[in-house]
Amino acid sequence: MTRPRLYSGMQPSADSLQIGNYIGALLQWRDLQEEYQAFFSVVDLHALTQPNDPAELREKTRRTAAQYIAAGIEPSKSTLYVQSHVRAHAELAWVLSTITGFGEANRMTQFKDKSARYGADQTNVGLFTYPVLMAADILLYQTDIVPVGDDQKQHVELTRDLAERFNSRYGQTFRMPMPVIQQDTARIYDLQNPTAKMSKSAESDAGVLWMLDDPAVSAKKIMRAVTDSEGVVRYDKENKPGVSNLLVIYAALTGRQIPSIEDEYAGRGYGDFKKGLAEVVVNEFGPVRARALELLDDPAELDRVLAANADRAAEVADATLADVYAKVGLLRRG
Ligand code: ATP
Ligand code: LTN
Repeated sequence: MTRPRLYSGMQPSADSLQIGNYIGALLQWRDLQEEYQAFFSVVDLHALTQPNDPAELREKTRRTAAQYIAAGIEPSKSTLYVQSHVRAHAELAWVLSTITGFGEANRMTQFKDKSARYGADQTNVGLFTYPVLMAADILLYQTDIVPVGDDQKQHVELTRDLAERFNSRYGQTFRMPMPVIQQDTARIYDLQNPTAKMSKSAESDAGVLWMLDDPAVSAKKIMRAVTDSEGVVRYDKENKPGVSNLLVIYAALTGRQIPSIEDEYAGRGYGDFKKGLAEVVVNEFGPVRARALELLDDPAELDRVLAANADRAAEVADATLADVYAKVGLLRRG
């Protein structure tokens, strides 16, 4: 029996991933790769929608891939590759863009947010068609499930609309993907601003725990995390967002329930609690960081792994693309 397919990806938008990416995405991906035939990409074509230094983009792409592997995505089990290594992505995106309504694309809230934030000068057409490229990523692999954060749900819905439209116009071509939205309990907030999501592209990195940070730096950031004046280690997202966020991180990394952690720290201050959490974080990320740095020490070998995985991805993607080209009436090269 063939296993159902899974597709997900992240942009190489920083030198290091942050622990929100790890808890909210990589930990799930690692577990899901056992049950699904999984494809995980580093979406470098998507990253081009933002200004990048070329050498830095290359480096961030390698580093992102190394961190996927270090976190437990196995390139022999899953297909872990760089999006631009498989040409079919850009090609299918073009075809899909011709069945996407302008108004439909214009309703994407992420585009509205980003274009408002960057201003008209910095808003490129690629940012506008970003969701169409994402639809191509998903549809090329005949994907069954797409694990993503809440902010990407609208893009997966657009993907479904495009799949349905194409299938009804040209006959069954794409499998209908289902979004699997990350649970609220897996959402991590900025340590200095605990009502804002922790993010790779945060303006200040004081509240961001990087996977590749030196352990001493992570510990310091945790000790300085914003809390409150109550002094009780208790989960209360509304009134105690800082402490609640630290509890969520603690629970996610240890697999423990929040009440058991609250009990352990009952009657003790935030200092003790933060020290405990710093230990948990350092223990978890120490080996992950070491493995990522080891992989990055041998870029030629890492590139070979990525190339072999891109070949496997291309086999699936090219078959879908050939079907699409034939269905829409592109003349086959003789
Ligand atoms: P950027 O700032 O470049 O948008 P990001 O760090 O916000 O980056 P994405 O690249 O948008 O992250 O997301 C990659 C994956 O990590 C997604 O599945 C997303 O849901 C997850 N993720 C990102 N930030 C968090 C967070 N703070 N908590 C939980 N999951 C997160
Ligand atoms: N847009 C997503 C990254 C992404 C993706 C995908 C996720 C690009 N293509 C396909 C799932 C499936 C993001 O910014 N997190």
